[in-house]
Amino acid sequence: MTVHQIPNTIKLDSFWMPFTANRQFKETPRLFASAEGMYYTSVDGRKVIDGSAGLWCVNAGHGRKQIATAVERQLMTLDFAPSFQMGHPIAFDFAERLAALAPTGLDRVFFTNSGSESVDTALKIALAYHRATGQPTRTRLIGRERGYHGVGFGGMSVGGMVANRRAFATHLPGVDHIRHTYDLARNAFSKDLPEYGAELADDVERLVALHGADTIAAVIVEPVPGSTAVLPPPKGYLQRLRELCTKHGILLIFDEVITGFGRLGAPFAADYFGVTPDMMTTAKGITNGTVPCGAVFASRKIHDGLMNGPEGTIELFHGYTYSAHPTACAAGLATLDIYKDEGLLTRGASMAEYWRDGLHSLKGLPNVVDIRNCGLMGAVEVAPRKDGVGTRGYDVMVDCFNRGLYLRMSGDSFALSPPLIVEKSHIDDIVSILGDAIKRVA
Ligand code: PXG
Ligand code: PLP
Repeated sequence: MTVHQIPNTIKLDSFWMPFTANRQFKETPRLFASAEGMYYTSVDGRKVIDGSAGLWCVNAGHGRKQIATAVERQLMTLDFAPSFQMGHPIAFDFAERLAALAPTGLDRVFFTNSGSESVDTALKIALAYHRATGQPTRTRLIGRERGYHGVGFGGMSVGGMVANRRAFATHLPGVDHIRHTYDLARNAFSKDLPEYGAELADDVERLVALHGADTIAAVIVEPVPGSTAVLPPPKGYLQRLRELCTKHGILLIFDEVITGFGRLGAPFAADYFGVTPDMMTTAKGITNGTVPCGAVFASRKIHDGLMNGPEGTIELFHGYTYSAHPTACAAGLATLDIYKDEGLLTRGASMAEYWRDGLHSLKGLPNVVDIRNCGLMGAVEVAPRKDGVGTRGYDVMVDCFNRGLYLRMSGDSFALSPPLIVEKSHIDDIVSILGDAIKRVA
């Protein structure tokens, strides 16, 4: 096995790493030094193909000069400007460009700095909207089991990844969850959307019966859950969820932090599935992962519902110091230019079949219990070892890294989401390195 040459000048103690087994990592660190196009270069000089677009965010590939130039220019022109009671033109330009790209009707844009902030913002907008429009009893927030909505108290509470919740014991009150759609017994090795499970959306009815629709503000789901290792929705599921939310006056929020900006081969999952939510939360690909940025897209109904009160009233008591940060807006505009010029927001559609067939070619390898795909998202799941969940997954992940593939693991699943510039030869490499690792580690 390759031994990594970590320069011994790097001290690893002070950086408390996020979502990382810190002690394990610091024993055998994995460090990237640079990146270009589809590849990272590790500190010991090996090329490592980026199977996960960083953390699902580098949709146009690494090292895009156009973005760097725009950011540099912006920093030298207007490095920071407040967006509280003041403004700067590029923020309005960026919002207009995003609105033009959004699914019909979702053309009011609130800026944040991350997916977690987008989620908490959308949940707060939902609460404020109902209060402002005469339904103040609608305070309950509904998430879904296995969902990931970031790490703020709101997002953690509506989230449904057990480990992320249990460690902190206390959550927002008045939150409930509908059932997840993960069902290997019926749906293992489904290609694209699974056949079975649309009826799971009816779980909204269970919560309506339990709590009363007039207590429920919003339902938030990822159209395709990502962090829980890519769970494409059963056919018809999202349509049904939309119908039920509409029927009960509940706002539907799609958390598109991963699925937004071309991941499925359409600009947003809302476009891909033909289902329009009331709000969409985004981040990550909005700036190609270069400068932290997020945005909540809200319908006119929600936005206009809040534009009331006497002249001079602040309509929403919410915002971040860095909402619409000039460098984020500059990075975002340059990113949207690249997406447009290179057709990246729809390119995934032309690669999706090759991607699907590549991943599903791993069926039959030792311990592989499921393979899932949707657009340019995909996952391969192996059975856990007897000694516990995640150890086989970890060993496969490390083996991949040592042989030139970076991917994300979630328990014993490997989640893949390559930059949208991916070519067939890259897909071949990703599939073959992962397949070899599974064989070796099994
Ligand atoms: N919602 C969704 C659907 C996400 O996927 C967030 C909110 C939070 O975004 P921020 O920017 O606050 O991290 C996310 C983030 C992984 C992985 O590999 C997934 C995320 C982040 C880091 C790693 O599963 N998703
Ligand atoms: N904490 C303190 C003491 C602050 O003054 C502020 C912002 O002014 C915040 C937190 C919030 O920071 P941000 O706006 O970057 O989210």
